[in-house]
Amino acid sequence: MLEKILHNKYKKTISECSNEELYFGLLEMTKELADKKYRTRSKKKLYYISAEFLIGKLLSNHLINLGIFDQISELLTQNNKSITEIENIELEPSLGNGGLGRLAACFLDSIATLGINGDGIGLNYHLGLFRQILNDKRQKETVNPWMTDESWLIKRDKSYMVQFKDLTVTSKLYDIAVTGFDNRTNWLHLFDIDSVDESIVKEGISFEKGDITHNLTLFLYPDDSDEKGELLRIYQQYFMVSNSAQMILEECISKGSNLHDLYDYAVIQINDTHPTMVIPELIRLLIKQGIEIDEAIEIVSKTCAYTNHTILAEALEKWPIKYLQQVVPQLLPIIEILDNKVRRKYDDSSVYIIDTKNRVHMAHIDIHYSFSVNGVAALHTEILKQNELHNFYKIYPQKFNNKTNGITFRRWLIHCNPLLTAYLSKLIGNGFKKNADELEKLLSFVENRTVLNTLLQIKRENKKSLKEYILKTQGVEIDENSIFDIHIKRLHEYKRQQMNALYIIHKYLEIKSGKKPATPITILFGAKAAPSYIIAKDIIHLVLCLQELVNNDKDVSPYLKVVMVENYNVTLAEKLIPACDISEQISLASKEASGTGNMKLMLNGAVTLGTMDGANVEIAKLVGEDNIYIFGESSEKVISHYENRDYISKEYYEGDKEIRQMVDFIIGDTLIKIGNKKNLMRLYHEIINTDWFMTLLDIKEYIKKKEEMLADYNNREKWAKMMLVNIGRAGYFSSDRTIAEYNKDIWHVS
Ligand code: 7GP
Repeated sequence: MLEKILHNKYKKTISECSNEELYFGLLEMTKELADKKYRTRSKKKLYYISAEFLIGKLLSNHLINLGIFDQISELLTQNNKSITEIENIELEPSLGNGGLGRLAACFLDSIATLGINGDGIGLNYHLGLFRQILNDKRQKETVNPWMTDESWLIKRDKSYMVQFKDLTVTSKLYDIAVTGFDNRTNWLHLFDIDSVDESIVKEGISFEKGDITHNLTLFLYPDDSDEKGELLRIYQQYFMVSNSAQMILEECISKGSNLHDLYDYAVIQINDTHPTMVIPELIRLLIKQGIEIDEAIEIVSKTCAYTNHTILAEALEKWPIKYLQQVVPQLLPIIEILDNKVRRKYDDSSVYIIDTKNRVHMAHIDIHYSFSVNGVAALHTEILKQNELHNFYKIYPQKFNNKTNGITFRRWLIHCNPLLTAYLSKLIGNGFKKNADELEKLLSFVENRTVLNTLLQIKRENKKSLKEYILKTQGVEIDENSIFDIHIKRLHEYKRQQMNALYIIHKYLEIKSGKKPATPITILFGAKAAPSYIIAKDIIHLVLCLQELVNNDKDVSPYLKVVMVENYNVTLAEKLIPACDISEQISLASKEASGTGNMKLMLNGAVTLGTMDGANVEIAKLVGEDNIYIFGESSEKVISHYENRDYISKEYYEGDKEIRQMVDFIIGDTLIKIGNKKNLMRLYHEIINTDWFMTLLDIKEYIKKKEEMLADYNNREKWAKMMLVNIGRAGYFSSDRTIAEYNKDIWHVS
């Protein structure tokens, strides 16, 4: 088939084609094959609405799921071509910020793999999450285009009118095929408008925020630090949900729904609060169809389910009524009715939808007017029930449920770690590819020297590949025989990259004083900071200063290296994860709802260094305390520190000489010479005067645990056993398991 397509397109054979031509040939072939897959129209269908789908590159994923990856890569090899080089041509669609968006992408893969009739709905951002450039020891942001003339997008002949107060737009629908592993094809529906204009972007990523006609779907999550940014976000969200609502009603009617029975035809999963306006919008549309308001509210409540992804206050959206009035006045009367119903029933003002400052709490709409509210890891759901959303839990105990996150093994094992995958297949058969629980079969080899040695060898190979990649792309040389300690995730104070930076200072000083580690250590970071998040950018600056200091110090660099990789994204994650020895999961307990990088890393044989937070708690339970390194204050204690306001970082700083030495180093002569005094000073003051995420609370225990771990690394047999147990126990974190639970407990799509 490929040959035929290439002949029609370019009049060339495989070996005559350039990598670029091969990529576009494969793209066309894959799209055709995906489209041919069966897709039944079961009566009920799931709609997963999300402002983000961080899908990553799609070629290999599609080839794997269509079952032709090996065949194609062999065919290419026979013609002196390499699938890896062809993949380099593909631009990554970075249509998400981090965990929430990547989870949505893993879920689509599993929904199709389990044969569930379910589509994703989102926005067709022309420019993905900004491209990060590290220059002059700072993050700079620039545009990140991903669309090419020929792409994964299929333009559909479908459009809807979406009305805002000041303008009406006509949407255009683009679809991307989502093919399950050896199963059906579903669709990711991305809405757009024709008038968006990429040329309005000026320097970096700045653009005129008020120019909705030209910027509506231009960027993923524009900076919302000013009024115009927030308004644009409301425009985007309403555009997304109005299209969704119209499309869902149309599809249900075409299948025979009379709308009174909408919930027999559709279930809508609301991915965090960004799509919340779908609730009032659906109610509005049902009323237009002649349904009484009370019944409309009931129908919608029986159709929608809500997932919460964070307890961080700043991420819980609260839109000023004034803004909604300016953009979508048609929704306000409905939101007021929804709020009044709540007020009539409950006198607890903390559960009202509109607060005394005239802001609309989006999560409150979701909780009152959905039939299910779920958290994303056991601990997170408990915290929602007992703390953050306790007053809601008292009203609706039956709505709350947990769905521990998962990851697709097709991308995060089969695709990113072919060496390990091939070896696992040889040892335990291919069954784990369909049924992740079969990874447990590996556990019977825990005393087998040959197996343990092979696992170590595979890790070493993957580290070598990463070394070569980093040398080629960043010009930094690292040693594959050193310990790869990897910290990859969005940059946020609660994720505590600053704690790891303090560790680097500790280690640097120790090596300078003559105490050399038995095995050299390479600490790798990958992280983007939100463009307006000042302290996060200061932390990046600190890490980059330490990188320069450490790597250029002849006494230190043979034992310690620091590398912050540029523009961390899905593609880079796929290279870093298989090469990791130590997985850094060191968030302040209670703050990381789940984490999913922790799962990807364990699956690839990394050992976790972490706090009892998010899904780490479940990882610890599965692998047992001998196969994970846990430290730090418990979530209960942390929550009580917040309640009693009794954590004072200065006391830790003043009360401990070692802590003082590390923190003072940030503004000492050595670093000030390398970095910018203003940035370093600001960070220093933040740590000693605020430290909202309690770095100094856990720093000593963190250092101690990490030292223990580094020492254990030298016992290669012990370490290999830990690797094996982590891989063998990772099956639980397959998103196939998560999706099966969503379907069984919430969606009920046959
Ligand atoms: C993330 C959480 O921080 C992470 O712990 C979790 O694993 C992931 O969602 C998937 O559930 N949240 C976000 O990425 C996010 O943007 C704000 O949350 C709404």
